[in-house]
Amino acid sequence: MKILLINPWIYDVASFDYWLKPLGLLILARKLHESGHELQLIDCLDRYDPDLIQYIGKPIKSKWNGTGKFYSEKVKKPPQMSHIPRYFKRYGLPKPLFEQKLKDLIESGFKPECTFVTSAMTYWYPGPFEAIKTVKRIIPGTKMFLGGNYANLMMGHSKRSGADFVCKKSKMSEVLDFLNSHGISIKENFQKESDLIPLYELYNHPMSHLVFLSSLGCPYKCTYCATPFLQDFVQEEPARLVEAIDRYATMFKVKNIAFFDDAILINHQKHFDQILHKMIDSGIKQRGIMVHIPNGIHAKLLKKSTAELMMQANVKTIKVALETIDPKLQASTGGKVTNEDFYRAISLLKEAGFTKDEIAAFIMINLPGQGFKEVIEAHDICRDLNILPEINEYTPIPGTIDFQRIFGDNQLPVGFDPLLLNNTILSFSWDKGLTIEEIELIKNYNKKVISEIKNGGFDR
Ligand code: B12
Ligand code: SF4
Repeated sequence: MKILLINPWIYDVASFDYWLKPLGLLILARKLHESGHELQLIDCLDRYDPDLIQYIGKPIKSKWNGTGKFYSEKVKKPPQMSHIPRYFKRYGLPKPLFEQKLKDLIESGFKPECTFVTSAMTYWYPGPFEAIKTVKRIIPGTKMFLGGNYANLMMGHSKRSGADFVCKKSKMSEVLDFLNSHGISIKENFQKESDLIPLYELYNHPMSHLVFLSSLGCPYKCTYCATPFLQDFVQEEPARLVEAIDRYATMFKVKNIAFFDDAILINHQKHFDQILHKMIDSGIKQRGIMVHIPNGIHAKLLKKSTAELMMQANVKTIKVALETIDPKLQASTGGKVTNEDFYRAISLLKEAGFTKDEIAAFIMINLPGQGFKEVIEAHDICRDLNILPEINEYTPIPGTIDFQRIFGDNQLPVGFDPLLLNNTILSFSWDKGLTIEEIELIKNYNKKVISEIKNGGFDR
């Protein structure tokens, strides 16, 4: 069967390509490929798409670490956001180019019987909606499937997408069962959960970075997080993963590899340490390849040996998940970290040779029950430790305990559009957390501390 896969645009007030790749869709693509289906991919967020480069008429720039700006266009703000003093933009391929790609596919003889659209953040739903509408217009008759995080977390709302079928399952075995029951045959009896290697062959040009998951899910259960119920905890086999990293890094000439795991350090002796050993043996550093771990690591689980291996494997980005320094809030949200765990992890990383340019601490702001002063103090701790504080604004995620605490239900109140859950603009619509002014003060303080550390800090 011919299946078209689409990673849609991001509609947001701000967005940046922090090593994004549609991993779920690409992992699923491998199963479809192995089941004999013929696939094509349109990735609206592929900054290195040769047609895009030709369209904008200048070479694509990336930072030293492979991240970079998306092409973007201002679009009309939806009425639900009229009270928000920010521009609304569509990030990714220009609309006419997307339409042209669909027409080119048909002309080349690839008329998809089914089209799969993925979705990431709940509040990015206009991207999949627009993609579905456009495909239906240009390729009438193709069966539209919607899946991914938004569809899984907002099952009710995603019925409005225009898709013919919405996949509400996120675990691979259940997704495959869903596809089978909708007439898309899936080869039986092949490893269902733990094959996490994306089908990168769907791209056909050099890129700045590649992303991998060495594991899915997380055994912790934080009250603000959806990961534990979205995925069971599984780990990829280290040798298979490193073989794939090696092969794809060569194929796409990339100098940056990112791991998007939620819980990369679980069972580290048999898992991440082995991956690092194998990457070191494959000469990753000598080949000039840098490794980034942009999802926060568990401070509690970091060992001296892993920190040293990360150094040898040319890891250049490590985020340590601190979130809050209030011991009560740390405990009541799931107990994944204590201040002692955090201090210990930072000193292990520094002893292994990591510098202030490589280590950052994730600090949440606006967690339910979190105060203004506490966030400022967390910044002061980072300044004392000489590591960069990176703020993550809280977003309530449907299905989590904190979402229910906030809204008293697992549904959004009538009139509260999912667009307003966007962490960057939430405080314009949710008045029970920090005020807009407090958040502004924190952001300014964050910039000040970062600038002090970057300009005056010293490594100790
Ligand atoms: C990697 C990741 C990121 C990356 C990149 C995200 C991206 N767009 O690719 C980075 C680090 C940038 C990121 C950032 C953030 N993230 Co994040 N992230 C993840 C994470 C850990 C993994 C996503 C993933 O690859 N999953 C694995 C794949 C296999 O799952 P999947 O995509 O759902 O695919 C499966 C199925 O859905 C299906 N499928 C997929 N597509 C399709 C399509 C069809 C048609 C079908 C049939 C099936 C199908 O196939 C797969 C089978 O297993 C998830 C947690 C999670 N476990 O999902 C959080 C998660 C998505 N992130 C979350 C959050 C909160 C954030 C942040 C807001 C954090 C913060 N406070 O700052 C930021 C902000 C992002 C932004 N505004 O830019 C939340 C969701 C938020 C929301 N409201 O939607 C999640 C769920 C984690 C959580 N904390 O609960 N994130
Ligand atoms: S440790 Fe991280 S990934 Fe695991 S449940 Fe907590 S926030 Fe989510």
